[in-house]
Amino acid sequence: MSKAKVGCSIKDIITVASTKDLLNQELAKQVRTAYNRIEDRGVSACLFGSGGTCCRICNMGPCTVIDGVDSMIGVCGATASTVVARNFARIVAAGTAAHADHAREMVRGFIETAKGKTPHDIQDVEKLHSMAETFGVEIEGRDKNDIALELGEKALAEFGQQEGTLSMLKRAPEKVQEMWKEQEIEPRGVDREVVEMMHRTHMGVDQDYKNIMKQAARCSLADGWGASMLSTELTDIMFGTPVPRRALIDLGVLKEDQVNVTVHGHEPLLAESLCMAAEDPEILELVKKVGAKGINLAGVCCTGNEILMRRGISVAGSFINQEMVLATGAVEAMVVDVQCVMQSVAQVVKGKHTDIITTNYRAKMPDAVHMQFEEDNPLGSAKAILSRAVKNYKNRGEMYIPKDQKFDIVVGFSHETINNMLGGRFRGSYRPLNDNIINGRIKGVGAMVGCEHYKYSDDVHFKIAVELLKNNVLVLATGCAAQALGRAGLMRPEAAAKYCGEGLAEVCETIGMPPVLHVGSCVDNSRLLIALTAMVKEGGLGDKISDLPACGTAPLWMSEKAVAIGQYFVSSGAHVVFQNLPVTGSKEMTEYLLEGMKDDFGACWAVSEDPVKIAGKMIAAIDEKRDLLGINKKQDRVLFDMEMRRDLDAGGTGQAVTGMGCGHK
Ligand code: NFS
Repeated sequence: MSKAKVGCSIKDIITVASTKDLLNQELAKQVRTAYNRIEDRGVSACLFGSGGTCCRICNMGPCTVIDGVDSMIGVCGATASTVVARNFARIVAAGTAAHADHAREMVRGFIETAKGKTPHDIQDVEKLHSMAETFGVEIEGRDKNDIALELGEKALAEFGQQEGTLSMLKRAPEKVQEMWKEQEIEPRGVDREVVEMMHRTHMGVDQDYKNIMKQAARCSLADGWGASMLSTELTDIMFGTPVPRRALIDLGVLKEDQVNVTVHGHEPLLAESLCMAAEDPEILELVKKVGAKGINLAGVCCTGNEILMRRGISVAGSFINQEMVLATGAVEAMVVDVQCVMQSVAQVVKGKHTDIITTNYRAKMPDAVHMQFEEDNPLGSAKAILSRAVKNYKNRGEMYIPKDQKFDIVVGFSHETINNMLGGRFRGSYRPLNDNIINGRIKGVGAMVGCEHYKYSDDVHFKIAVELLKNNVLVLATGCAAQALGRAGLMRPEAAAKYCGEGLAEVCETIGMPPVLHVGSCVDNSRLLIALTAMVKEGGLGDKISDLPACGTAPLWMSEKAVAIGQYFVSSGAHVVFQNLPVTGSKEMTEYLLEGMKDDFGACWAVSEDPVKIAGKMIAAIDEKRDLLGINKKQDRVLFDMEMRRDLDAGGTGQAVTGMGCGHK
């Protein structure tokens, strides 16, 4: 695998055609990007930092600790395992905090919506009722806004809850809930777990790496099953649960003759309001006035995923493309909120007509324009932002859009979509998926999630996915990983015939689904937890998440959020492979993460830098589960005759998947 070395050439790591094309243009050569900074780096990464053994928790240090060397422990006596565990746990706490603060904003927006104070509405009433049940909110004879208000207030209270457990935990399979109880890691309140994690990793508090990791597990569960899942569900209720739609991805979605506004960050409240404002007659009038043919909203990063999933709005780029999007010179404004926004974006647009507009009081940056997104006037804020962007259009200078670079994708695979698509419109069910796993057409499920960065070549996701598909592993993807796979052409139904093993290709072709399913943003990794739970509940594949032939990876993880995600998957029983983890400085911590956690949670982490090996580890983990379930036997393929087909068809559309043309006995 190409890995960026100190002073390496960017040619080693760029495979995305639009990036290559753009960087070859004079216009882009004037701009300094992350690729230049990677090339120019004069020093190699600090080994203590990479291995997790640099302790900066108190002012007696910084202490650089070497495992097993008595003279190289912390001044306070902290050993390598304590230092590494504390650093790792703080990463989990930071990631959880990011998801939790995002979720809190969504709950607050949900409450405002229930009060009728936003332009949004309660759209998915079925999901509202299901969430109301989870939170013990009465639904009989009540207006949807009434229910939503009580639900929102109860949900908000769980952020600051001090005792008890989070309501959303009840959504997990029973055996998983029992395991959490046994391990004493049920989160009590979302914020409490982050605060306790920070306290326990303060100097001189928790100095037992396993005990620290126990709290890291509890904290991460507050993220996955608490904050993230809550955010996803309430967002769906407000903006609609995603259904399959076609869309486009890559720099070519920018338009020469339109006002291009890119939305970057994570909060769908802002993005949804911008979508509504873009259709406002006042804005459209302004667009006409400046001589543009329209207003073109395009997404970047996970905000991109949110509006892509729910509205089919094109994505201009993922995390690694954010500077490229601006280097085109074709963007009037990049509207950002929180998370994954590189500070360099404000530098890339220096001397250009483009505005970087920050919108959240938590996230400002020098050289950007700040226009606060007012929660009590979302449409007004969005219109003000768009007016500014539209006025920039006439100042547009030199530009270059790699026009041929836009790829078709099919997106919108929420848990409900998967349920209905596989089980049939009238009786959604995971039965056909479970059956196809049991009969061996599908070997298992591989989740590809998380970020991208500039240390490795940018085709890592593609290489892993291709291996998985070849081995009949259905791929579910979220975050920037999903965007990378979409850009690589794997989110089109036609990709099934090209990349999948026979069994998976057959299933995909019958349903007409792509072999890689876009499940949503990073917060929507909670949809994967829901899907795994549905597979357990459907029966036939064990009674815990750790029994399922499923495995996840975040091969190009960059953000702390990705580590929190990995930790909540492992703590829920799902095996996870990362390209590296900052724990190598402690033998005990490394062994605990890569093996020991299995005893506690039924799953553990794994690491590999090579994409083919990552896929290999995932497949091995899936095969191990298949062996344990006793379903790894080679089965004879049997052709279905017409009568058998008729019998199956009589059972409803759902059976079409398991009963296609031929089957296994
Ligand atoms: Ni996830 Fe989304 Fe992308 Fe990574 Fe950042 S945008 S929340 S953290 S980089 S996938």
